Amino acid sequence: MSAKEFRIAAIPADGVGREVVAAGRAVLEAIAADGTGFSFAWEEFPWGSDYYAEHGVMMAEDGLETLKDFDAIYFGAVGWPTVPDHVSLWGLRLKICQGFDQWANIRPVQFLPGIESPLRKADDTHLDWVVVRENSEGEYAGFGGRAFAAREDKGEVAVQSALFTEVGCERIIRYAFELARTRPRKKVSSVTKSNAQQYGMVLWDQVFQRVAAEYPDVATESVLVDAMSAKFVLQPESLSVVVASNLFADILSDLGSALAGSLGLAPSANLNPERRFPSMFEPVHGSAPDIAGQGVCNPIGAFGSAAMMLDHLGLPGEAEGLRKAIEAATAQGVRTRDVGGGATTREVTEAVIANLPA
Ligand code: GGG
Repeated sequence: MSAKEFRIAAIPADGVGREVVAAGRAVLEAIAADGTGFSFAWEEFPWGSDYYAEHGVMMAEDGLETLKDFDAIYFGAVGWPTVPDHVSLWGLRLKICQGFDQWANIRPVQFLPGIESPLRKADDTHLDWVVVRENSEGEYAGFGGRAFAAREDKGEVAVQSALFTEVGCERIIRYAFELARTRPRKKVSSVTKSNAQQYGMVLWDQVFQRVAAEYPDVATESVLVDAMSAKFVLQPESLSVVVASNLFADILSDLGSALAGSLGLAPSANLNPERRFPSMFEPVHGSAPDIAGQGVCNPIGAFGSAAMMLDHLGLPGEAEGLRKAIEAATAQGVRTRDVGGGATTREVTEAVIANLPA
């Protein structure tokens, strides 16, 4: 029987994105080595801020067309001081997420052995959260504009609108409930600011209540985003699946991973659950220009993202093996400096590979 070959598009993009994608590829190649019955066929794309300097665009004009037949996309990080952040983000990451209707951004918060978290007590409460981010609309709909730049009497004005559709709210909320059903703690916390945002976020709350009625086996709560920020810190054991709009979930997942020890630990999947288009797997962190190129960035978020990609490709055993290898490496004290260690990116990569199941 011939081995199954998965076509993976690698887009390292900017800064430490290049280092963590290289590290993730090394780990994935080790997993696919010899007799596993599958292999990866990689194609790497040089898109990002350097590409912008040369071509005036963050990715090739026909980039989506090129990517659409891959089995998955493995992404690094976007953003560099030479390109305005809104240009680089909209020109690459958001172009792919929105172009491929990757409407579910799944961001597990990993509390790993050997990594200090301000939330874990001596008796070691087990924390395990997943932030489910609406990834196609909301505050990232891209609606708005600027005017009056040339008027003498008034300053320039800017309008930025959020868009909440019933379909968009329902599909992400339903995703969160289905996910909660697969977890030991069956609970979904929905986060809005519907006391102040009285149109879109009230619609979200109403859809949440309607969908929740179909899942009587799942506990629920609706919490305002300010109160939820406090809850992350003060009642961490009360949380399991947290579902929120594009902007709020982005902020809360950063808070969550910082509370787990470092943003460098956080994995994510941008899913097109219907599988009409490829899904994209990337660490939550950005390009970290302050440490880029030094070989010291934390590759664990990228490894966790690789595990999510393995799950998506129908390789759950390999995904679990990789997660266990990550846990074994951190438990052995192999840690980069953002989590209190002195290991290099390469040393963490080698430790994870060494701990993969035989
Ligand atoms: N790997 C994630 C990444 O590159 N993030 C860059 C960023 O600025 N993201 C903001 C956002 O997606 O909301």
